[in-house]
Amino acid sequence: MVADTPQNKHILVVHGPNLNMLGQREPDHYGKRTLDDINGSLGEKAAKLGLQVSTFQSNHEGEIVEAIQRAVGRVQGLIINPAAYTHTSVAIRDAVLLLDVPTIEVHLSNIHKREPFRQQSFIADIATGQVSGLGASGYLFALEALAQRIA
Ligand code: CA2
Repeated sequence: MVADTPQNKHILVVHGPNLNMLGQREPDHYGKRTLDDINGSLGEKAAKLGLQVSTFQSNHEGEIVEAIQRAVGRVQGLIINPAAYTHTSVAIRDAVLLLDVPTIEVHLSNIHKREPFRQQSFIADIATGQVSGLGASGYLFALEALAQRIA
């Protein structure tokens, strides 16, 4: 029998549009860390938790949908910051539904303290949980939460 250890567990992390520009502009909202930096921290944390992590960023809605589709049956958890698509994309919502794994929605800024249009999320009501406003640490908290949930 194969033991169901965390080493068998794979987490996909998806970053939406413009997050490739992190660290270059708008530090008051999104902090000073680059996306490579955040992905590096996720890799280190995953190794400590005994998880595998893959990261993906795209500025294109369809590419994000396809990345989530490719993960079907291959990952046991999803961390997603859909960025602006949070507030607009039924397509990404539907892809997350079909992936059907524990999902944490992450936002660097607190979307609930910002403009009304940012307070609407197409992911929140289908996610396991949401981390919003804790900066880059939010991704690490999300990874810990998934590790506990899928252990
Ligand atoms: O707070 C978040 O993480 C957001 O998902 C970020 C999105 C925004 O549309 C959401 O409402 C909240 C925007 C990401 C833009 O990223 C930038 C990075 C560097 C410079 C400028 C924008």
